Amino acid sequence: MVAALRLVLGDQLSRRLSALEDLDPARDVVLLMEVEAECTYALHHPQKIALILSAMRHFSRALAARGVRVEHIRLEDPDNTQSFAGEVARAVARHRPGRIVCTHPGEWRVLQDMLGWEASLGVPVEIREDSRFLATLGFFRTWAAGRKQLRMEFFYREMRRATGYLMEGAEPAGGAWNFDAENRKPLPPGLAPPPAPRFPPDEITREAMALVARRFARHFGTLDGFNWPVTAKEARAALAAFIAERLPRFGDHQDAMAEGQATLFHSLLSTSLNLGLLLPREACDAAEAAWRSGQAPLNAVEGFIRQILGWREYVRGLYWLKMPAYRDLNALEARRALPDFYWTGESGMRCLDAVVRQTRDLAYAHHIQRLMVTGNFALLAGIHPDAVNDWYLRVYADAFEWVELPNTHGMALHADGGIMASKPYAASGAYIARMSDHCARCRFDVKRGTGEGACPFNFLYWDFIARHAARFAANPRMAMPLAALRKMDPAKLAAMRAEARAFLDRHAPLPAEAPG
Ligand code: FAD
Ligand code: DLZ
Repeated sequence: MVAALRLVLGDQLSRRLSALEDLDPARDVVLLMEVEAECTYALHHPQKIALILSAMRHFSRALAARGVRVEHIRLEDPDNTQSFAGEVARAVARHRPGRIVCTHPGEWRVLQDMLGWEASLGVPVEIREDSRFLATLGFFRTWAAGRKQLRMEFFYREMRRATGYLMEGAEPAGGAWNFDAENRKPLPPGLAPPPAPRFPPDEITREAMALVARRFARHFGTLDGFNWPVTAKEARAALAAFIAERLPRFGDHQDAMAEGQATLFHSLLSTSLNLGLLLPREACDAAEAAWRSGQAPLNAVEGFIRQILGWREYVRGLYWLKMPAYRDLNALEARRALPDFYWTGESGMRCLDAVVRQTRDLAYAHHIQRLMVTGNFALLAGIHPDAVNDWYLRVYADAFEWVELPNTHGMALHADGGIMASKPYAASGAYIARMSDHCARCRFDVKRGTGEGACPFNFLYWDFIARHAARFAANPRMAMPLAALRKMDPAKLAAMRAEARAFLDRHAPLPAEAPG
């Protein structure tokens, strides 16, 4: 009889996983399950599925090479029941384990599934804390308890104090917690970001890609641009290249967008972190060491560490604190359909089409592309949060609900009514013109708010502010746009709102009213 059946899910590929901590190679079995249900609960980008299958296969192989008894259920196995619950039940019948040991999963729906196994299988199920994160869920809950507002900035300061990152005694290094004021520069002409390192698909990845091409052909996205680390060794190489080549300018141009530059100075480490190939502590340690040795300036290093120690930990804490009610919030009562151009990249808006096409080809877009282009458009247009969440969960290789949902629902759509962000991240075309070079060659005119060729971000922005003016009146951070709205020529506002309505009815219709 097997003592413990230990589960490793596709985004838990770490040797230091809590479920593997007290592994007894002589008496335990480690189970990895490739299952159709996980590939299709959202119709994931083919690169995301290929990445996870390949990384799982590499991980199993490395564990087995160390003498661990690994059972890896492959997608093509004819007996595969194609669900976690079905495969765990089959493994229990095969091995009659004394217990099942799991690590807390990344998605609420999977946790609900796991919580039912003890009763349905008659075997004790232990669900351990996911110790790959820098904050436990208990730490977040304690921090959040009794607070009216859950602002990331204050959580981040707690995390700096708790971990000691970028601290000089009790004070933040450089005398400030945050150097974002230095971090909002567009990309100057002539500055060419270094290319991201290459991770050409090996035989295992090529096999996974062929399988995905056969089985998931209808999913949005292409496989050709696959360039993701699939092992811990490759993830560490990606980190080293980022620290040496891109970190020094990461802060300065973190919010920039540029035609033909998909990755700029970003790290491309989110898939490695989310899959467990790289630990957040490894990334933060390497960045801090680069600052201490003078290889990278503080604004860059602080900005990078804040994304991981602050934002990443914060969204996870918020997700588990607020689910499942969180995903049903729709504070701005957004009801419109997702426009077709989120799939075709043929809106005519150069910025939006660039992000959609890049997403199709790379399963990647950087934060400002996600927030201020596709996210901002969906916010202004009033697209239903379910449709937008589904899109983000499908199209990015790093998307798992614990991180995708707060970012989309809370940060981009303000659907949580301000739990996460004190004001909506709403912007007109002027923001995109300032931070990118898209507008110069766009067929829409970013300087025009109405009439032939007016940039849709402009009339949608003012329609959004006017639509929600009463709601935003109590928010001091919305005072400026509301003051500008009051000063606006009523005829101009009416023209912009009419244009917005016509545009939205064409591209993002409201659902037909249910018969009364
Ligand atoms: P970098 O810019 O190099 O940042 C470094 C690391 O910081 C990232 O690898 C990531 O691990 C972390 N990070 C940065 N910003 C955030 C953030 N807001 N929340 C959590 N972690 C962050 N990130 C995901 O990992 N998965 C998602 O599904 C996801 N969905 C998003 C949806 C929307 C609407 C928005 C606005 C953001 C989303 N993000 C998501 C956050 C962020 O856009 C990505 O983490 C980042 O673009 C990944 O690229 P990178 O590794 O080059 O990041
Ligand atoms: C996303 C994903 C996919 C596409 N396939 C698998 C799989 O075949 N087996 C697996 O263990 N995990 C997969 N995953 C990741 C899971 O969906 C993820 O573990 C849960 O969403 C919890 O975060």
